[in-house]
Amino acid sequence: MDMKIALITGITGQDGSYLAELLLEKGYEVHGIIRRSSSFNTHRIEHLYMDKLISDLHIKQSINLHYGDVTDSLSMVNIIQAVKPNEIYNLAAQSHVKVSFEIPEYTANADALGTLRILEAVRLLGIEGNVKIYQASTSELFGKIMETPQKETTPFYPRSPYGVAKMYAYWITKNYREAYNMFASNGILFNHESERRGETFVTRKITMAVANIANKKQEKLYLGNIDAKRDWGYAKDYVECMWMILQHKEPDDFIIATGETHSVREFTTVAFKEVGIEIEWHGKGIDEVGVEKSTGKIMVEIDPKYFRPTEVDLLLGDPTKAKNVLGWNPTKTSFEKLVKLMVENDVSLQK
Ligand code: NDP
Ligand code: GDR
Repeated sequence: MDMKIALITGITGQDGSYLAELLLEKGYEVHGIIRRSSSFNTHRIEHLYMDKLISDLHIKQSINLHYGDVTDSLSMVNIIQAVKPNEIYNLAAQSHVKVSFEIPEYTANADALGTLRILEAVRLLGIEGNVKIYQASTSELFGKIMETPQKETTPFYPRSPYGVAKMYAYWITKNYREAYNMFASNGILFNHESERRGETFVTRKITMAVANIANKKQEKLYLGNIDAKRDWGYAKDYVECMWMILQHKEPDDFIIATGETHSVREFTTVAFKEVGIEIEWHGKGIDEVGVEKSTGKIMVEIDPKYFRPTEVDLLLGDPTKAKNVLGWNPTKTSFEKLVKLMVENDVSLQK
């Protein structure tokens, strides 16, 4: 059988890097789109194009990188035409919810219209019969609580420019599937984290601060809404599901989640415990503090600058469909294990 060809947008991001590894292990020819940047933006994938490291990973070939941008239609058409992929994973996005309030137009351009550009490039090139497309949809579509746990049938109510842009992307993917008979599927992924998580997302911010505090390099951690609850899974488990969604016999939409939810406060407590610091919480609202039990020292304070104009209070996904239809295991990596591996990684980076 011919080698399958995959094209990943957003390959330099957390998910893109794990997905590239997974597809290389499966014997795919992997292509990725990177953006021109004045500083290095390829640190997560360097090991996938350096010959020495590739042999350590036991993969036969390196990734192929192309400069492009999902806000640039011509680059999308040119790359897709040159690569002729069998599978496209559209992971490129301005993915920070809080930042989307500050750059809403750009977020819409990249996250909503970027998806349209890819679907339309495939259609214009007349290759829709040969390509399967994965769209990185998100639990942020649910935003305001309409139902818990959230299922594929739960109504959407996004609460940020990011969520609204991703809602367009979700529907345009579904529309191209129905209108042009394209194999285009949405993975509605709930939060997933890892050692490679961007440093401004709350989990990584916490685990890095905990490592710094344990090494006496930081005094305190400042957080926003610690009451927010998220269904946190492990990114490595989730990229496997992206692949499974495209191997399914027909295009469809799937919730990918663990079925467990935890607050930011809980994540923080567990993370500190990993380095032997027991935290107690005192006070209420913006006056709440996390105090080290043995010394009474304040370790965590609330800084309202991290609050969002509209917040998503509670996310809890129901992964039953992915479990039954795709055979995906939602509880491979537990919450405690996830926190542990992130803290251990940040502590070891300090060394
Ligand atoms: P990251 O923020 O880590 O990575 C985003 C990637 O998109 C980076 O490679 C970035 O490139 C690239 N990118 C951003 N804008 C553009 C653009 N205009 N053109 C081309 N590439 C661009 O995100 P994650 O890996 O965490 O998430 C992957 C996808 O899944 C995103 O679409 C995200 O919205 C979505 N998602 C993520 C979830 C999560 O919990 N992680 C949950 C649900 C959905 P660069 O490195 O140059 O900035
Ligand atoms: P989220 O992730 O918005 O869910 O989007 P993030 O980690 O940024 O926030 C999670 C929750 O934590 C609260 N919070 C803080 N958040 C950040 N970043 N920094 C803080 O200091 C802080 N304090 C409290 C937030 O208010 C929020 O409630 C992620 C992204 O990966 C999206 O791209 C993806 O679609 C969704 O997950 C699913």
